[in-house]
Amino acid sequence: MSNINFSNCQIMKIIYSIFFFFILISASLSAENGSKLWLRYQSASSTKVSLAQFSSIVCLEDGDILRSGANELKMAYSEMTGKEMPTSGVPQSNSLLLGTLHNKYIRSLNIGKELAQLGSEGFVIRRVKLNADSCTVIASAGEQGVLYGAFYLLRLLQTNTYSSNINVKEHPSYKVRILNHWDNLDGSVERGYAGHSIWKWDELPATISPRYAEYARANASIGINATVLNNVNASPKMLSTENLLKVKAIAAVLRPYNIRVYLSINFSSPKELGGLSTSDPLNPDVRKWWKNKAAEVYKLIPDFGGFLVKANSEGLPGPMDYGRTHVDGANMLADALKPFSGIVMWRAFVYEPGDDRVKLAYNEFHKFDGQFRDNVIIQVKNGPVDFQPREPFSPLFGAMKKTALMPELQITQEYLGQSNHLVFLSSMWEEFLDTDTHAAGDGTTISKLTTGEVYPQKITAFAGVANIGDDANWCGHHFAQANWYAFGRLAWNNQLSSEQIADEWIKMTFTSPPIPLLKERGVRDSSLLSIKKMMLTSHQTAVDYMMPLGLHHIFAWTHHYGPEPWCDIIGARPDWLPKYYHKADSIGLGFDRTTNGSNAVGQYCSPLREQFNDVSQCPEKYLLWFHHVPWDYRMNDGKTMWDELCYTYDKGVQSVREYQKIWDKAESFVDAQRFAEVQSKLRIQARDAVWWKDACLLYFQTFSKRPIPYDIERPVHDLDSLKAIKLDLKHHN
Ligand code: GCV
Repeated sequence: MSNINFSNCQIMKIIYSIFFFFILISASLSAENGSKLWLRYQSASSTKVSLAQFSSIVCLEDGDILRSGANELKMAYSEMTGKEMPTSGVPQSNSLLLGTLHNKYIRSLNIGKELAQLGSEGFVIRRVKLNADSCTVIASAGEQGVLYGAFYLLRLLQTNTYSSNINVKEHPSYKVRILNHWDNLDGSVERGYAGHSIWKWDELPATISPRYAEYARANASIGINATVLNNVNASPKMLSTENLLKVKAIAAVLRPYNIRVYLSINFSSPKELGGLSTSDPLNPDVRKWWKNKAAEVYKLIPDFGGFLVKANSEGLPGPMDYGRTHVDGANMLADALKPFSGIVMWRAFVYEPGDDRVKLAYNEFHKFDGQFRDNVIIQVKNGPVDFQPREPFSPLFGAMKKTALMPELQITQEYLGQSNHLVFLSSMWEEFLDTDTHAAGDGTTISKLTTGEVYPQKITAFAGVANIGDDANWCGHHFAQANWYAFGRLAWNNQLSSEQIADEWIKMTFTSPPIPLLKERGVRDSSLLSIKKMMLTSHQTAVDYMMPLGLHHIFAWTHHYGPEPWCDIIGARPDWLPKYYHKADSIGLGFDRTTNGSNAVGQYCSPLREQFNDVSQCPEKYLLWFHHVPWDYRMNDGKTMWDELCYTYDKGVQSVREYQKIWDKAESFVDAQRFAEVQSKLRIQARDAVWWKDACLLYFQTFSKRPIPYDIERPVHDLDSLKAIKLDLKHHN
């Protein structure tokens, strides 16, 4: 027992101090719904440097887009300092200058050539001497670059990586960095797991939701400059004058953030909406209808981007309905858009039954190489099937040398646990971009091909199917925000590492309380590092517990959420059923796509086709994609294929359990609401991982007739009870 005596007054002081300490702690850990995304500046006040170091902000010229950048800086300044940012008309010592080559101060810096090379969206941020004063400048050839430079500077401050002798030079990898919303006019979102559509068609154009501007800010902050507002399964009504007026209203909110609006169109619009008797692309009335429609659109929205088209795919109409080709369809639309500098993004997601499904898009498209207009770009999903947990790249990349091609990635996690599983997709996209296609010799990576470095492309673009809805946290899962963030960052710079992207996102998103404060409280850096590690391994983990070793499309028929490798639906298209893909039998597992099988390997360039064709050289992550492999085939580590399958599923389950521990340990530095919400999603993910493991292993065991190795966790389900699961789709779809 201590013998120190306190007076009443001292005791009161201690009580007050404890009370205020708890108030402070609880304020910094106050409930947070995630709606601010990564745009949090409040904490920067306690980082090494903040915007307060600048004596004033000087906008050297006027312009809506430049003003958005300046406003963001001013808002951040207020959040960081609690004061208004001083503004000035002329540069002073230590000002932050924003301007383009139109301004004499920027011209006097002699960086005109450099800025011209970086283009109107590129920028420099630099410490410069103007007369006798030292200032920091965000300069660009166009006001768009100033906007991106402002966000870049803020990111440096948010992540504590700003240095006072800053010298940054940036320009985007792709011209069009575009989100594809699969949002319908009735407010539903196809494959959307974050609530309803953010576009409130019923209230537009009279009511403008404040979310539109928030959406624009968030996209601009990561360099996204385009958006397709509606589903590729498009309603012809989208192009009605009434709806175009609503699109015009959205475009007006997005424009100051340098975001152009695009629309998905239904190929039958001339017939369905225009009342014509046909939508044949070679029919003069149809061509005229599209020209007039394009003129109407551009009259309302002069900077309209163009059309995205899903044609002759999954039951949608297209040129083939009239005996025409993809070229006829795409070029007709391109001609209508050409006078207004609009573009057509024509999707290659087609699979008319016939051959092995993975070969169909290549079969249909590569023969048209060189025949599309120069304002057409072919939008190709990363893999040859459909956004599976892991696919080899689509062989169309590298095969079409005289046609502009753009990747389509899926940010919404249709096949990766939807908004319940923590899966950081950046690693998968990085793997895809870094893949060497060998199309023009070694080093012909997809990133080089799609930026036009190998075969020049007039248009370059990078598309991602959005995971955004009207949920408070935008994406359904707090960590799904990281996928939106990563998509934008990779579209801006396709050489960024996932590690850097994760690092930025964590620091910008979980800044409450700020990192330095955490350190004072003794929260070790290791928590942040563990979260980063969790993110970086999470894609492989999901592959491990869902579809390891090249397995694919063994999902439940309707919802694409859980496993149903046994699924059989009488009368269904065979290539919509899991058995088509896994081909399990008493001999082994996997699809033979070698020269002895469907010869899909033949669509890849040498030496990939030989590697994929040879079971001993094929990367094990694609083994069952390309080969029907005997159950007792020896893997590189000496295990049989069956044992490897079992251990890999188990590894996936164990990894999710590790994630739960990592997250629980991070409780002290994450606000209560986001902590609890992620914790509860990880519990679902852990249960789902076991569901996947048990379903797949117990089902495949009926063919392999081998024991599940005894040192791994035993199944906790019966196969029959798993087969009986029918999800309530309202929750999942
Ligand atoms: C928009 C998959 C999805 C569909 C989607 C389609 C596409 O098949 O399940 O919901 O339709 O891809 O990309 O067109």
